[in-house]
Amino acid sequence: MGFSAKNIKKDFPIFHNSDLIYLDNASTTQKPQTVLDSIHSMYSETNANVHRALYTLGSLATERFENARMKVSSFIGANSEKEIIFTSGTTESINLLAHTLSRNLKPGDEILVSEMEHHSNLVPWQLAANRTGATLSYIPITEKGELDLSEPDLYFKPSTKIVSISHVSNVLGTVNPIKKLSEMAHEMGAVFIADGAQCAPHQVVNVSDSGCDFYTFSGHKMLGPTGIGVLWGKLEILESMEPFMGGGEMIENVTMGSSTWNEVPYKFEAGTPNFVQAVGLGTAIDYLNSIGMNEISEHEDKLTAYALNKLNKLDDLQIFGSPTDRTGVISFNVKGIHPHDLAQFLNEDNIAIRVGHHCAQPLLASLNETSIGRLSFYLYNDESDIDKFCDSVIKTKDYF
Ligand code: 7TS
Repeated sequence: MGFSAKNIKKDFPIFHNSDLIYLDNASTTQKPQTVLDSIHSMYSETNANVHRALYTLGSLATERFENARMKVSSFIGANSEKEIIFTSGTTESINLLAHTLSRNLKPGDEILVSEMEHHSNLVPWQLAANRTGATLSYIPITEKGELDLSEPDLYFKPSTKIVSISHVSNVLGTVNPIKKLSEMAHEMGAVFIADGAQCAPHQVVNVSDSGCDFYTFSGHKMLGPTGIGVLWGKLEILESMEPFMGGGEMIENVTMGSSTWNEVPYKFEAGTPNFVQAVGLGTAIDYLNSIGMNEISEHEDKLTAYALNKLNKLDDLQIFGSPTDRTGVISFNVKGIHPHDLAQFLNEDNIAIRVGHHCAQPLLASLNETSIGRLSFYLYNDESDIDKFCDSVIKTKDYF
């Protein structure tokens, strides 16, 4: 049977007996029954701390946790499951990198980001720059909402040591050319990090072919639980890095004076990991694979084209950005209606969208806006969701 968003929706309890139109998937996604079941079964059948218990229950929990790591590894085309570090989410993954990679930075060195970054891929670098005296630079964006790479020499310089750019913008849906960006970074001898929070849930990602040194994403944005995320890194770089947090499990040997480190990835997983959530993420990946990532991205492309066409016909609705390569994230404003008022009116019709600065204040400043509306799609959305959204916008406009 072909792709059917309507059938997919049946797998998600939150949509049962409900007319909820959920269009805020860039914030977080809904969970299929299989993911809820796997969390329940971890706690009710195989709950014991991982990597330490010698009894059967502990081995079963460890096996399920490590099996989830293998699922993540093959989902993103990593060369080895050792390259998969479980974190609490993209934010922690980037903070880990900002701490460990900035250790050798000094005044005169540069960290390069872009004007379209989520605060999670900006503020950790500001902190690192403040700590080390390095300079934080950024690639500006064009009218279309793409990175302005017309004069790359302005940004990619011999002093550039770290480049960290979003694979997909959480506001404009722009897909950034990470392969090209990583080549430009490597030419300068810099490491390249892609923030994949808005890409890995929606498209096939192959980190080994991507040119990146590091790739980050969050489980909750791809049908998985909250509190689990991933940092992928090239094995040889991970092995050369100092740990981020200290604690249990990340050590090899500890004396009162000093410690040596466990092997990768455990060196970066201090304390009891979110192993239940990791297993839930593994189940989410099984679910996505059962539908097919290519089918999901094709569906979202069609939905985005349909939405852009319909929104462009609405009077007084302005869409921000028109990137050539884009995903199902569309930001907009309706003239004469404050986005917060619009969100409240949509809520009356049980339509959930996000409005605000989307944790990307510098990007909004470049658009001369402080608050905008955003639609973001996933596999369970269909054309009828967009139709209902448009009808509700028209109704709201009539009221105002
Ligand atoms: N990077 C990007 C590109 C994001 O969109 C987000 C979250 C993050 C990093 C941080 O992810 P977290 O899971 O650690 O919070 N983006 C959004 C959003 O657009 N609306 O709510 C969260």
